[in-house]
Amino acid sequence: MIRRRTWAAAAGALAVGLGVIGGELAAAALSPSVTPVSAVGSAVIDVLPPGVKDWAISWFGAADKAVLLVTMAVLIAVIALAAGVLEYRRAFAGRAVVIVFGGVGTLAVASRPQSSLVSFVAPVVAAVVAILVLTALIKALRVWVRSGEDGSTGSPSARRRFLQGAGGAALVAAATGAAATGVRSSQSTVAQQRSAIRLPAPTETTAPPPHTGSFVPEGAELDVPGISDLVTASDDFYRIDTALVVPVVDPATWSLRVTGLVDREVEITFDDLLALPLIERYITLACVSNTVGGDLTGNARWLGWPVRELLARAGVRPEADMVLSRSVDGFTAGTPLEALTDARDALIAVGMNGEPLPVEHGFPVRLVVPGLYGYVSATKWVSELEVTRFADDKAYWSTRGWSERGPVKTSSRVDVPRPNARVPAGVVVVAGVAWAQHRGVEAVEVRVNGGPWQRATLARPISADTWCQYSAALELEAGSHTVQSRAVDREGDVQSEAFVDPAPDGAEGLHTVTFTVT
Ligand SMILES: Nc1nc2c(c(=O)[nH]1)N[C@H]1C(S)=C(S)[C@@H](COP(=O)(O)O)O[C@H]1N2
Ligand SMILES: [Mo]
Repeated sequence: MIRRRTWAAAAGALAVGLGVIGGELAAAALSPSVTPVSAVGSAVIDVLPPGVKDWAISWFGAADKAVLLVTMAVLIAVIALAAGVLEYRRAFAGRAVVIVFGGVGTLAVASRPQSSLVSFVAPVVAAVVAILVLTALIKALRVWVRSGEDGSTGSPSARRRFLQGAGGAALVAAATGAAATGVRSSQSTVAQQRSAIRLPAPTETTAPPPHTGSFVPEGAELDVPGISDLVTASDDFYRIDTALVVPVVDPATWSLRVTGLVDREVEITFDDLLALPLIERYITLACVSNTVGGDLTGNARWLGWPVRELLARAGVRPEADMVLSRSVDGFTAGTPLEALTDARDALIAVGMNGEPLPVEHGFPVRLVVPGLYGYVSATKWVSELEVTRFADDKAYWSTRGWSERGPVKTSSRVDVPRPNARVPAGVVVVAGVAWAQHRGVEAVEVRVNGGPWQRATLARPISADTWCQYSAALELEAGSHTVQSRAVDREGDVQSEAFVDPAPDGAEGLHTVTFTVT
């Protein structure tokens, strides 16, 4: 007699196992910071009620993540065994389970702030692999079982077919599983190197003194629920780069070279950098692709050495007007020389919000330049500064139709009320953030239903290089309302009203939010 239920369950386990491994490998290659398994794990952590989290931590301590992963592995195994049995009983039943499973993985990936379009390849790969293997194995099993309907052990050739298929799948699973573990450990090496780094204290900072326990300068943050945090947590910070695989850079071998139109080429190592007097500044980054009202902006506390100091060591030739910064991944940005040499604090940054740069944000070293969009300035995993001329060299995005120069445009966003919100009648608080990096925000105005512009209250700006919170309390009647905001910078320029697409040098227009007063 053939133990068909056992073999069907084994087929399910092999199929789902291979699918999971395939998905993790695809993610390791395409979007290492979001894999289906890690995304499901993180999503579970997110949705767990705080009480359960506290309980898990008190019971398992630092092993809580491991416990979560083991629990997930057991659950996945049970579902996989069931999928095999179901598929054997009824064609497609097991595959349906796999599809639902893939859907859960996809949703989890979508819930991750770091996910990008390529992150979705992994759950699809996982589901496709699992479905193909499941279908093939169950088909072979059926042939074998049919050949043994007389109560025998079936036809030897059909038996061999199935067992060879299953054995092959097990071998592939073992081999790729080992490969996947290898990939994981190469990433965790960077994580270890990163956590071993002790950043020096800044010699100069605009952050509040440590004894205050706060990282927000006094008066800079308004007490309005739902408004953007003045200082963006690194985990929530938008991420934009062309790297399909996050560059893995060993700080021990990293160096930054200054080349091109200089008196002498210079090179500094990571240890050199940490031994220099580092300064700390809040700087708001913005992506040129940010649409009106979009979220591709963030404000962080950066620790670094002024770029101008390094350029001074190399001695910039008078004919130069641009610095082409190059990343280990081949990305380049073309920054006007003056933005790197004038009084503004363009930084060779090693720290973000008090920690070494997160790997996705350029570990171990990146550039941060106040006042310019990221694509012309904020090179992550930076390895070379080539001093050159706009007439002679073009950067990554400038060869793809984006403007050569990218000063950030004066802009603002409405955070509250949220679009389509229903708010109680009476005093309605409209609030958000405004930015005009390096010029500074002078004022923010809001208007309702296209009416007159009214001054909003502005929090104390941290500096001209950071965004600034605003709020306005408006008396509104019941019904549908539309609110808009506009920023005025300290050069007197007013945020423009006419809509302009992000390409080629940044979006323009007023963020418009419609909500209902009840
Ligand atoms: N190496 C590298 N650096 C890069 C990019 C990139 O694609 N590759 N993108 C730039 C762009 S377009 C922006 S807006 C900022 C985003 O920085 P963040 O991901 O830390 O927010 O990084 C810049 N630095
Ligand atoms: Mo960007």
